[in-house]
Amino acid sequence: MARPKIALIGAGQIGGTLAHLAALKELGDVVLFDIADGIPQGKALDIAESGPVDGFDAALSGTTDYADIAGADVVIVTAGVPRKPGMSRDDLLGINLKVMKSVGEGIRDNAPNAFVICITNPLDAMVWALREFSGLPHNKVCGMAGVLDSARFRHFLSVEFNVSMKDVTAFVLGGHGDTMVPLTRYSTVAGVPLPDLVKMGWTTQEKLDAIVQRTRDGGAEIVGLLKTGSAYYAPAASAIEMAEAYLKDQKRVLPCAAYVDGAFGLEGMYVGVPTVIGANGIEKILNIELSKDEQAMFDNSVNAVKGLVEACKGIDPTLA
Ligand code: A3D
Repeated sequence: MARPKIALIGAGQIGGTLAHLAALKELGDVVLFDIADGIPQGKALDIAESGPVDGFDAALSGTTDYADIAGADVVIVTAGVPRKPGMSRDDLLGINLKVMKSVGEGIRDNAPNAFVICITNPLDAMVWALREFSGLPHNKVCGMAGVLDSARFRHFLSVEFNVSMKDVTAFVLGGHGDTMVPLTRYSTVAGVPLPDLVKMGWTTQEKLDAIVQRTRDGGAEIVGLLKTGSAYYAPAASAIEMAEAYLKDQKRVLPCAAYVDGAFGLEGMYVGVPTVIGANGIEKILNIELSKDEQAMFDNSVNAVKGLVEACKGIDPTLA
């Protein structure tokens, strides 16, 4: 059987890291696409030359021609611009919406059977727009955010509790932005929910609240440190986990920006929810019950995403 084909649209910081991880994990052959001629070709060749050292079998190539992504099984989209210090994700909307139009059409014309993972910000609005421009089925187009947000939450919790992050699970809902909703009662250390750990004296409510806030601000913290762009190692690792779940039909339960129509009382919109990812893409959405407070936070997040989608429609009337 031929190796799967993974197309990466955008060969910047995240795109290059995605290519490296996909090759190291032998998920398939990798095609890096970018409009900046030379960058995708250079990164592909550089990573391919690490193959003999790391011992992976994967072909890597770079291109500026959409025809080269033909027949891709997975497409991961990072094309666009990242944040600089002082910018919010929403400031990227106008410029990245135009990028989603050309990328969506490129996917529609060349890789209509792919499972598409969008990473470009502002995430929930961009994945919606990408789906509209590409016309692919909703279950085959999703956005990466929840895996990263919950990985950040898990990292902070494992440091606070001084336990292996393998034993920390975390649950984050809502849009990828300042309104995201880390759900403490569904987040655990080896199955013990965080509120119980507060009762057990492992941490205090104040410390837990601070960790929740740090999770919400996780992207801005990295932007503030790097100054020239945004996070890329953890975002790439998170999208690779989703791609692997699809390619290997793992039925992983992962939070991601998925099309929700019915669950959580929502009508046809993209927002971060717990999903099952397998060979059929987004196979299921876990319609969990929320407490009054959680519902209020989720509603706030949903409204923020709706506002961004409306802004997209205002910029590009073909989306209205
Ligand atoms: P960067 O290193 O600038 O790479 C973006 C690449 O996109 C560049 O190489 C550009 O040349 C290329 N590009 C621009 N326009 C086009 C186009 N029309 N077609 C193809 N390629 C194009 O950015 P990055 O890799 O650090 O970040 C990429 C995106 O991911 C940004 O929008 C970030 O805000 C976003 N991001 C999202 C998360 C999430 O958790 C959702 C996390 C981190 C970054």
